[in-house]
Amino acid sequence: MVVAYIAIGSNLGDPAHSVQLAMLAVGGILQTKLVVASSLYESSPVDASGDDYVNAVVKIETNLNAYELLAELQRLESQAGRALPQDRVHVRNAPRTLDLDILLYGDAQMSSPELIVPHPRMWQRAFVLLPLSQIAPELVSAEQLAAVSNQVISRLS
Ligand code: PH2
Ligand code: MG
Ligand code: MG
Repeated sequence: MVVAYIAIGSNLGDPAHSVQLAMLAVGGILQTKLVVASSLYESSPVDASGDDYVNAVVKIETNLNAYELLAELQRLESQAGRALPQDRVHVRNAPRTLDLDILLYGDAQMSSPELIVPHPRMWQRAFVLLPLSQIAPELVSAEQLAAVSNQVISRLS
């Protein structure tokens, strides 16, 4: 079993509902168990346009390898009405019904066109670091939190 952390985000439709459904759906992935879920957090889009995002982070344990896990996450994104990566019209950070990003996969470091782990921008984003530090305080230092403390974000639940 590998411990992994998944960031969940949505800013189309009913984002809070989509994020809550996605938490359950991630726990339902084959050979994967949901360990703990953060609260929901709301923030303005960062480097993007559209409505406010709702974000959360979940900790899972999985027997899938990182690429199998990525494929399952993309299947859930597509079930939530999002086009598959190969079919997307290329607007960077376009609004999305559901975004599921692998933040950390064990202590793996990997980089390919499909997947970079750890997530390359996670340490710059309050919408990732706040929920992550809520469920895994040992993974986020006070300095890392301070570095994103200028970003406005509110906890919903
Ligand atoms: N995701 C992005 C780009 N910008 N901003 C917020 N607040 N939350 C997100 O999840 C988010 C974003 C690209 O995935
Ligand atoms: Mg993302
Ligand atoms: Mg993504």
